[in-house]
Amino acid sequence: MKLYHTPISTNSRRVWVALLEKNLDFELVEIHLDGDHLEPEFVAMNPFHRIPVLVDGDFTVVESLAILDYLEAKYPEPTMLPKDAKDLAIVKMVQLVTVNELGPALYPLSSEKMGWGIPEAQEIAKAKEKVDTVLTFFEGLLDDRPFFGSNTLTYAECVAGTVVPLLSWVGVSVDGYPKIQAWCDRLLARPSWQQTQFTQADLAAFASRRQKFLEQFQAS
Ligand SMILES: N[C@@H](CCC(=O)N[C@@H](CS)C(=O)NCC(=O)O)C(=O)O
Repeated sequence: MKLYHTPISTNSRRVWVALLEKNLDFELVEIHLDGDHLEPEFVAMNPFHRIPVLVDGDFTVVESLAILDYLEAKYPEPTMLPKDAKDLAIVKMVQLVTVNELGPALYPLSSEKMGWGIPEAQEIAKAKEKVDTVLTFFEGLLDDRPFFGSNTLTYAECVAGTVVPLLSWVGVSVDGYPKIQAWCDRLLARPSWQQTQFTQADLAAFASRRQKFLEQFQAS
């Protein structure tokens, strides 16, 4: 299998972590998103020119959540989706709230660090309020088990667990959420999280390449 990805992308990191946690053989292909994603070969794989893309033999999958479901169906061990109806609903809620609520809130919060400009104070305040709502919701979903709806790692961790720890990096603390804090510590200790953690250098290199690409793209 081949995973086309970018190290700093949470969309692709969730798949990378799942491949590692499922102990699958795969090759990483780095896409810089500096124009390489608009090359005909890449667009032929994903007409929306986004990473991640998974190629498994002659089959290509785009959209990170679709890739995760494909991996679970094709490589079911170790399982990463609970069978119990309520537990499955918890995992799915965590996945979708991360993608639909938390992800968009992180965008204005990380904008300055990414060199994309300083958002309006009101936009920042609104994003922080949204993050608080998400964290309160997540804190309520965690019970006495170590993971969301499960005693073993699930896709809730692959998806939310690669985004929530970034909050401290954008100046939002999870101190007021003891279960979330302990859950983050548990994840950050795992080899799959450590192996996929992007560095400050990855971030700087990405931001500068992307900036140059966008300037050229807008000028053309
Ligand atoms: N819904 C998609 C989102 C993927 C996505 O937006 N990827 C970004 C990087 S994090 C990308 O490839 N952007 C390049 C572009 O939009 O041209 C998924 O979950 O896979």
